Amino acid sequence: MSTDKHYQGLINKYREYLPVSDKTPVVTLNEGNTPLIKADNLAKKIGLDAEIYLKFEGSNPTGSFKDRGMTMAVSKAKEEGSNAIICASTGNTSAAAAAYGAKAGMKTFVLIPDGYIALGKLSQAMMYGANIIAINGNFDEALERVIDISKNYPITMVNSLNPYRIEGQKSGAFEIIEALGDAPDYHFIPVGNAGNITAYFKGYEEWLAINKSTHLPKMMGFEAEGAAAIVRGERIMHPETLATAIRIGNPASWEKAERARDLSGGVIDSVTDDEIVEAYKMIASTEGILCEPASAASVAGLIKSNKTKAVKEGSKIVCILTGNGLKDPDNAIKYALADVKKTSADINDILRAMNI
Ligand code: AN7
Repeated sequence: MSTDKHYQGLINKYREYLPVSDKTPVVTLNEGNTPLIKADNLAKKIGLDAEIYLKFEGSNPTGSFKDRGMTMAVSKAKEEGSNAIICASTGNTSAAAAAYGAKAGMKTFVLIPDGYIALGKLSQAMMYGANIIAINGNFDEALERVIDISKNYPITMVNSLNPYRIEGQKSGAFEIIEALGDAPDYHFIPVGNAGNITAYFKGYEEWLAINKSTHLPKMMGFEAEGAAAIVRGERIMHPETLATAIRIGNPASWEKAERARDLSGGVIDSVTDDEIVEAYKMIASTEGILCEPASAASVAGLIKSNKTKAVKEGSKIVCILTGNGLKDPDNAIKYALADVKKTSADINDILRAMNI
């Protein structure tokens, strides 16, 4: 282990809770340790007298929570002697795989649904040097192909069906328990492929079992309405939502997400694109945090739950903001509806434009 004192990523911090040994070559970009931000303005805005915290996963090195799982998946792939990785992705997994693949010196293949990934994510995969294959099909089809290919070729699959991904991602729950001194009462989270809700619940269960917390939070997962397979109880062949990150119609961790819901007394529900956009804008304008549209599904879920009085006043609530809004500048500009005033460089023109 390194003797450096500075933070060196979640494997070094939580190694005793992870399936690693001294022989594991740790591939890290110092992911994790993300801020848990108290959101009093947001609480006031939605009229809920409770402690709301936003965990901003957009501050991870590639701008999403995927880095937590990818440091584990790529380190273990390297330990096992693999020299190539592959994933299907709505964007963030491909960015993380490409970055950790680059760091590890491994060949990286990413399959993406052509035309349905945010610009920033595509630019990341390109810059990190992944082999990008854009298929004429959606995420669910891409994942099926990736499973097939990884079975038949010596290429390690790093989607969240790879159990090391879940192991890394459960560290988010540890950080929340450390920050709050206990688990929160409610944990709101977007649901796409359902890996992250599975991972957080695993983290909460493991730390409850060793008395690092006193209870499990109610797991409150939210799918986009046009991609709400778990809510509807059937695979959606043509999922649609502006939140492309969660445009997923056949979640790989479907049963595990239902288990988290049922054992914690939580819910898996859906939010509409309009509700997602409302939350996306509200988080930015009240709290100064720009997340991506899919991430706002957690807060949209909280707003929806508050309207039906499904959350208790005075409780502690954590909403996971899974990805950075800078990844998706097209949607930011489209929905901000900002009035940009153009003037000459003359100070009088500028003052007139300032309207003061
Ligand atoms: C910002 O990148 O599936 O329920 O391929 O990017 O664990 O799938 C992304 C998912 C939420 C949903 N928020 O998490 C991918 C991918 C953001 C995301 C989710 C994703 P899961």
